[in-house]
Amino acid sequence: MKFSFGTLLKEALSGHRGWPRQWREPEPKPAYDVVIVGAGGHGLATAYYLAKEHGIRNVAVLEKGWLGGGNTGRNTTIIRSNYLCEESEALYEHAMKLWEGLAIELNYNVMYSPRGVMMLAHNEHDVRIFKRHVHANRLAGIDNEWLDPAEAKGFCPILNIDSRLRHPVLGAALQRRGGVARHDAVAWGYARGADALGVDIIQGCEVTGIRRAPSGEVTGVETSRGFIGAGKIGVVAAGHTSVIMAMAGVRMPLESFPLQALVSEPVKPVMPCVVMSNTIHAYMSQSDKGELVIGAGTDAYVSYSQTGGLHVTRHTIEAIAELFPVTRRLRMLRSWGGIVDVTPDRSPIIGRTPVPGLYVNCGWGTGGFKATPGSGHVFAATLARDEPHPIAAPFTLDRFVTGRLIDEAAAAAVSH
Ligand code: FAD
Ligand code: PYC
Repeated sequence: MKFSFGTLLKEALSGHRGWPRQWREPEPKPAYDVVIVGAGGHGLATAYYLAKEHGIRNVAVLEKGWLGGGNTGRNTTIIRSNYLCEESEALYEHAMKLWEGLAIELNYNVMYSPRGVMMLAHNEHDVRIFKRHVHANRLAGIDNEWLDPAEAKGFCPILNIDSRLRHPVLGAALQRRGGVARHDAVAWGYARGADALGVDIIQGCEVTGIRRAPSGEVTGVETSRGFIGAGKIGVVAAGHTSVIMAMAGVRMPLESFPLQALVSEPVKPVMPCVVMSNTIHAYMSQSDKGELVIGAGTDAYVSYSQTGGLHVTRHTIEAIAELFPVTRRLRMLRSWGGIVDVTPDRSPIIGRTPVPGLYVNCGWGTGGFKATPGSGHVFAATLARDEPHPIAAPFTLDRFVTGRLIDEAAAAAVSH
């Protein structure tokens, strides 16, 4: 301990009468009650529900790039709740119910279109798995039905059900309430709603560190624009969660992979629904602009590059051309990639962490867009009450210690 004239003066001014002790600045009051890291749909929805449902409005959402420029603006917008386990059924169905009223809730047209999601079975294994999902969903009161190949073609007339195909269609599971929405509108709608309730959304602000008090709890974040004090921090930064959590000394059970998609030139309406082939890693829908929106699988190796291997999209296009022969002469307009973070059981992680005041929402892998409203809703409740929302309770980080995993490898839809 060093005593200087300054130290003694500070002690005197602070009213301390005894032997001088080390001067300690009191912790400043945090600038924000809650700081959310990541302005994707999940982060923005969290901020919106914190303000709207819990009256916590002193909130900042920090985004290293631009609002919705991560996976929220890069995904193929498939929405469905046909997951296998009860925990996931509850979570994704919660989101589905919120989707149904979201445009009215936000007074913003998110273009939610429940046009039906059909998942193709190409082999006996697929048939058994999908039938199991159909039964599990119906027991939980969630719509899902089994179609034979002719019924599948009836639902999507451009589907090729020729039995001589490399990957013949043996049947399909159809969730009629499933569909698509406009991804960037979801980000903008939540951003506008949160902003109107007093939330600050700060773009071009990269979080580079997490500051903790000597007693361990978080005090704020270091950013490319300086330190920002926070009472609580919610990390919602898909693909980059491990990097940010490491700043607080927390190691996450996550791997990050590039996932790709592409769109064709626009054409007149030909595709009335969403069709997915999990086995071939190809799926397709048609946007309101007329482009065919096509999704591929993940790369086989981990990477933070927002692009992916050409061989992955080539494989997907071959499969699409076979399943939907009308696409064979179409030109592709553009392709892109996003970074998804994947857990060992393909289910998300939502909740507290070992660091007091630090919360995390991640691990949605290739399928988090559909969860956006539900994820934000339950995460906001968890942050506000400091205990898991009942629907989020099974998805805590400690399941990787207890072994209570929620295995959704088959329902996750895209290869990992
Ligand atoms: P993001 O939208 O990625 O938001 C996280 C934000 O955090 C980003 O904007 C990022 O810039 C920011 N960030 C990262 N690090 C920092 C930092 N250090 N400081 C500040 N900000 C930071 N899901 C479906 O349900 N259906 C689909 O059809 C579907 N298709 C997909 C297709 C593709 C090609 C991809 C890539 C994903 C797809 N997904 C799909 C998955 C879905 O997009 C994601 O799970 C979901 O969008 C995640 O939302 P988010 O808000 O958590 O993440
Ligand atoms: O989860 O439905 C999904 C999905 C489709 C494409 C990528 N993810």
